[in-house]
Order: sequence, then C-alpha cells, then structure tokens
Amino acid sequence: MRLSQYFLPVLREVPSEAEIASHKLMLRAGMIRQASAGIYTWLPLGFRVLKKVEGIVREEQDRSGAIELLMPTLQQAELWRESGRYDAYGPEMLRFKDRHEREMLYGPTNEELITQVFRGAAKSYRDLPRILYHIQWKFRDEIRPRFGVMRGREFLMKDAYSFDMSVEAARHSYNRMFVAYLRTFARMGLKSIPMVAETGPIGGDLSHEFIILADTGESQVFCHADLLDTPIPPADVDFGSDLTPHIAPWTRHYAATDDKHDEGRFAAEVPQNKRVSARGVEIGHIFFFGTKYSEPMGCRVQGPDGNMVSVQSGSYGIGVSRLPAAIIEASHDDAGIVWPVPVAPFEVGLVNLKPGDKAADRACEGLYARLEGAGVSVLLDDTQERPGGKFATMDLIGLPFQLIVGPKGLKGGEVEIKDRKSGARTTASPEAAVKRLVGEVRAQRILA
Ligand code: P5A
Repeated sequence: MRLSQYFLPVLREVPSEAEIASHKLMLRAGMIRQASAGIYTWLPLGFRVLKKVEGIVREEQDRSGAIELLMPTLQQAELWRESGRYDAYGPEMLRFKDRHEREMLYGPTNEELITQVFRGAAKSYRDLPRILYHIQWKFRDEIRPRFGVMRGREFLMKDAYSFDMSVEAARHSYNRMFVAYLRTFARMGLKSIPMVAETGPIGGDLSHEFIILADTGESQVFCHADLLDTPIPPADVDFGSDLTPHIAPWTRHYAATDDKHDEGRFAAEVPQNKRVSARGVEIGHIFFFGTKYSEPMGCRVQGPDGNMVSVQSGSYGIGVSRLPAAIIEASHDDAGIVWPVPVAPFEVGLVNLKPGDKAADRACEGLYARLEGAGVSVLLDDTQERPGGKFATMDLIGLPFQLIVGPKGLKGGEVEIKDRKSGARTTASPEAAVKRLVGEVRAQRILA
C-alpha cells in the first residue's frame, strides 16, 4: 500500500476525549473514529488489525473443532421470553418494534438463538457433541461506554456454544475452549490469565474470565507469579482424555482470583514473593451453565437408552473489537503503538526520505516489490512530508519494522532497518535488508 493513496487520518494532538493510552493511540493513529457514544467506525488501518485479530480467533476456534456459522444481529423478543431472560436482562438490551409491531431486540448475546437452532436440528445422542460459533456484532446499551472500543455499545464478539450429553462431557468442551483461548491470546502476543469469575446474566456456576494485565484495566487481579511463565498447552492435546493436567496450573484455586472471590485464601496460600496484584482487562469469558437454556426451551435429544435428556451447554466469548485496544494497552511506548507481528496492520513501513529523487524512488519500488512478492505486507511512505514527520507517523502507527531509504545511504549502498520494539537501527545492503526482514517477519508470525 502506498501512503500517498491511502486513507490514514493521523492526529498530531492528543484528543481530549480519550483517557487511556489505547483510546488516545487508536484515535491518533487513524484507526477508529467515534460515530456516536460507544459506537465506532473502523478506519482502514484499524480495520486491518481487526481482521487480523478475527483471523487468529477463527483459526484457533476451527483448530479446536468448533464449527462456524452466522446468526443475525436482530432477534425476536418472543425467543427471549422462552428462556425467561427478556424481562431479566434490563436496560442494557436495545429493544424496538418492527413495522408490524413485533417486539425485536439487537442481540447482546446469542444463547437463546443458538438453542433454537440446535433444538430444531439435533435429535439423538449421535448428533452430539458439537461446538458452534460465530463472529458477529453485538449491542449492549452500556450505562457508561468508555475507553473507546474497549467498552463500546456496539462491539464485535466471537461467541461459541457447546452441546453435550453429560456434565462430564461438557467439562471437556469447556476445557477445550480453555486451551483454545490460551493459544489464541498467546498468538497475539498477549499473556492471558484465566480467573475464576462471576456468571452474571449469562448464568451457570462455572466460569473463567481471561484477563491481561494492564494498569488501566477495570478488574482487580491477584495471581500466582508462576502463572505468567506457564507454557501454553499444545493445540493437539488429546481432548478425548482427561485434560486436567494441561490446565491444572491455571485452574488451581489459588491461581488467579479477584476481590470478590477468595483473596484471603490467596494471601494465605501463595508466598509473599509469588503474589502478583494488578489491574486487568477482560478479553474473554467462558461459562458452563448446564441446562439453563435447554430445559426451559425444550432442547432435548434421545439418549442411547431411548430416554430424552436436556442438553448440557456452555458459552464462550471473546471481545474481538476490544482486543486491538487491549493489545495496545499491553504494547506501546511514548512514541506510539508497538504491534506484535501477527496483528500488525502492515509488517514493514518503507520510508522514502526523498520521493522525487530517482535513486530513492527506484530503490523503494524495488524493495516494495520484493517484500510484497515474498508475502510481507508493506506500507510505503511516498508522501512529501518532511523526514521528521514521517518517522513520527511510523512510530505512532507502530509497524514492527521500518525500512528507511534515502539518497545519502544509497550512495554508500545502504538502507536502514529499525526494529520498532527495541528501537535498534542497523544498516544493510538493500538485498540483505529484504532477506533479513522476510526472515524476521516469518519467524515472528508464528506462536513462540
Ligand atoms: C459468552 C459468549 C457472554 O456474552 N455469551 C456468549 C457469553 N459473555 S460476556 O463476558 O458478556 O462477553 C464476552 C466478551 O465480550 C467482550 N465484551 C465487550 N467488548 C467491548 N465492549 C463491550 N461493551 C463488551 N462487553 C463484553 C469482553 O471481552 C467479554 O469477555
């Protein structure tokens, strides 16, 4: 992509409406613009990040065996009356009538809708287990939308729903998602911590929030320091057998907690030098709620003995549109965003210090073509902005690598590579630079 033909409205001033780093940086880097309170347009640069995040979420869901479908954003009130949640949900639900005076709502979550789909399709135990998911916009009329896309009213969620014959089988589905979540967030460069959680309006009695540590987080977290170094389980763990050994380090009762749960027990059991107390951002939340929806909504299948049984279910959410902000909270500095390669909007920022200079133009075109040809995504700054402004923009938008090309360096046969994260600058011949960048980018795309 050529910056001279792109749509990247960066802001030099820090917007006054933003309180936290990610919100400020997303506005300044031309990633989002507010449309109305808690509702955002994703500008091209932000949209590329959102798509990358969505892609990683999708890959790990698919890998775990979950099956993608797409449910609508609008739902009928009638369906929510079947589960009893229509009246219970409260003012966060956006309710309205269509032209036929039918009561409708903009879905804040999809437990009822998926239960309706599943009960109409599954007849016997042979149709189970299944995990179905979609990635779809939700609306919650939050009383205090804030921090940009971190707590929006309209937001993109990955929500999965599991259907099993027994509580034990449902625990396996829960654990399978648990592992998929750890892997999903690790692939985005995030260290996520599962924390025992409240179930709120979703219901059930088993639930974990996935938290990343950030000073601006809305939740208080106490966790065992070892949790931050626990290796991520491999994707190919045998889901048919007991998964407990794989997730035990995270699910031991003292592993992570919040002030609503057993902070006292945590303090008693975890040695002082191993206690981490921090703020956290919730990026995912999983629930096991058994028959909470299947029973009132009549979602039953025939068991092997011929008897009809209510299906055991759970639901599993990831805040897809919250993640770009969460990643920025975890990865930025004074100059701007520092994107991990797997979610970067472009992998390399190619800076032409002097567009119009024949040698610089020719070198940049060649580098651009070779990097793109090797599958590396490049944003080429071919604008007439002065060098200082170009560097500031590149640092602000946080592409992992900058490749800086100017007439002076070219005379000596050299271009400069800057690593955005470490700030390290090195010079190399154009050929060597391409080779190095392609190698680095490929290495950093995969889960360490
Ligand atoms: C699980 C999937 C649910 O809704 N039903 C379907 C369950 N869980 S949840 O915790 O309420 O939401 C799941 C994740 O969505 C993100 N999220 C939000 N992101 C941005 N703005 C919001 N207002 C918002 N509300 C929830 C969170 O990441 C949450 O973990």
